[in-house]
Amino acid sequence: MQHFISDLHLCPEQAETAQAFQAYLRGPAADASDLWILGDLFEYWTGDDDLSSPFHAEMTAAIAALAGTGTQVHVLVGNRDFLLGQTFAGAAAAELVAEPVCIKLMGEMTVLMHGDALCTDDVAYQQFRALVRNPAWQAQFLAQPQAVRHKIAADLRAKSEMGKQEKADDIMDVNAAAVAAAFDAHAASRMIHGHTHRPARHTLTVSGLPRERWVLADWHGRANWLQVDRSGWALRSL
Ligand code: LP5
Ligand code: MN
Repeated sequence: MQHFISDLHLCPEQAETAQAFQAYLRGPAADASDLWILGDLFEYWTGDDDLSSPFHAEMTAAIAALAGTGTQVHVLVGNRDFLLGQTFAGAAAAELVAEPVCIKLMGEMTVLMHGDALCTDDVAYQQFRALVRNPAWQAQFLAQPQAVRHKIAADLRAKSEMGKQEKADDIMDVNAAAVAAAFDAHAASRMIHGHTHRPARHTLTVSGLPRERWVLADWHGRANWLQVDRSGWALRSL
């Protein structure tokens, strides 16, 4: 069985979500051969020295404990935690993989992504994304003291929350042409992503072929995952 989760937005201020994550790791996730974390595991991550925070270290160790029992953990980054690096991956005993990832899932070619790259109508966000995903920009950012990085991240979070109130709802959803292009680029019949917090199973036709797009739920105090095995695909919660 394979599990897919995203958008936990773990932070010390959301204790219920952190508890839900630990219960999920000790419970349902242990039945999975693979756990795929599709981005925004953390509320924000300003560099792997964020492991110096007891909260972040504890969450990371909880992932490593699951991996220790035999579940393979794969992490894709999101728009909040794109600075997760190899030090984190080592501490979590997880594999850090760059999106898009293509896997064969129950015989179906399936493309995995966080989902933000599909939101091409959000032009301001895509410009911001291009900037902060630039390796030179990241190196410069990571060279700042941790306290400065935390301040910048907190400012950006506030700006983002304010900005979203002014953005139309459909601008913050995926763009149909971007979705179609991603299906075709990878010859995939299935897609799994998060980011939009609009959990659903969408059926559609792209280039004359039937496709399915599964959107994961965010957490907010409760564990939500997609599980896939021979008995089928199902969105579950705890
Ligand atoms: O995250 P969420 O759900 O609120 O909204 C996202 C998009 N916002 C973001 C920004 C993050 O929330 C900010 C936190 C990142 C922490 C990373 C820390 C380490 C790196 C610091 C990097 C500087 O991703 C939001 C989308 C929304 O999803 C829906 O898809 O609309 O997009 C924005 O808010 C982007 C704005 O529209 C444009 C922001 C311009 C700011 C320009 C500052 C340039 C950077 C300078 C940094 C020193
Ligand atoms: Mn996101």
